[in-house]
Amino acid sequence: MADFDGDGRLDLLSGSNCCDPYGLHLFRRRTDGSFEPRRHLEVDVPSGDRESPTHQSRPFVTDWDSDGRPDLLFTTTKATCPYVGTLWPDDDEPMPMRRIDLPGPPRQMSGNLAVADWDGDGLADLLLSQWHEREAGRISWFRNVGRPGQPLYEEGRTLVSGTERPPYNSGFCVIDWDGDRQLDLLVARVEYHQDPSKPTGWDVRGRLWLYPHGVGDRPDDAYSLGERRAVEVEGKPLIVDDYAAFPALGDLDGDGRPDLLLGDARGFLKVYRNVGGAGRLRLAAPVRFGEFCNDERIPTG
Ligand SMILES: [Ca+2]
Ligand SMILES: [Ca+2]
Ligand SMILES: [Ca+2]
Ligand SMILES: [Ca+2]
Repeated sequence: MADFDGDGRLDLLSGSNCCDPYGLHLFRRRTDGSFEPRRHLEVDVPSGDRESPTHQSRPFVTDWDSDGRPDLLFTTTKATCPYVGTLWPDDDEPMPMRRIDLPGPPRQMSGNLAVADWDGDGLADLLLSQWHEREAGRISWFRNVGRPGQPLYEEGRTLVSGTERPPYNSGFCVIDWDGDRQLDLLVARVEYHQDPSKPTGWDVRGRLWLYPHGVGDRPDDAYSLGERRAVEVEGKPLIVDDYAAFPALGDLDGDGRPDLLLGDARGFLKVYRNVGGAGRLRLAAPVRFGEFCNDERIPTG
């Protein structure tokens, strides 16, 4: 969720499913809080970077160049770097994107990306989920050591390890979940359990874990994480059938408290309203994004 057009209202921008790697889906927020029907947008990455369309897009909106206007960060599930675009064309032309070169060996993305000031030094850092050799879904922190509007990144440092086998980290987002003024990680995982009663022989479930930011004054505490704990809904661990993808937070119902959005494998979003007190998230049973929008589904190709 982000104020895509700078009108002061939080819009919803979604990545694509297979096989539309350079497409995005925008739901603009109306003045009454509901969402306009889905609009398809495209980006234009440098021609040498174009890949066959067998993967998915992963966007993130942030003011990259610190000029007060929202910019687009973008990657795909096949790319080895993020891209940035700072100027949306007025018409329906694709948005031109340029590479963000990162130090260290190139690694393929396996999840999504986020921009957040992880160490609280005033410069927005980059967090990525990548392949590391055979390990999928490693979440790393790339510290920004540049200047405002001119980010420069150090090599990534591991926050959450990936896995060679299931369960896999499927997506993450950054938020101060527990209200202690340190950013925390919310990580979606997909678990596979053998179950002969299922058509595929497997019971697939998504879960959501909170990795709280470590607390302390040592330099290493900037990227230490406390013990993970299950995110709960109405007092029970959040477990979804099938796939839990790409958690995101934003105030959907306009009550000033961030709500949780969670995607699924069929292109639908679930909304878990936050009914907790100030600085304390408490999630209610999910409703479909369709309650806020008449055209809720992201095509699955
Ligand atoms: Ca900007
Ligand atoms: Ca920082
Ligand atoms: Ca926190
Ligand atoms: Ca809310």
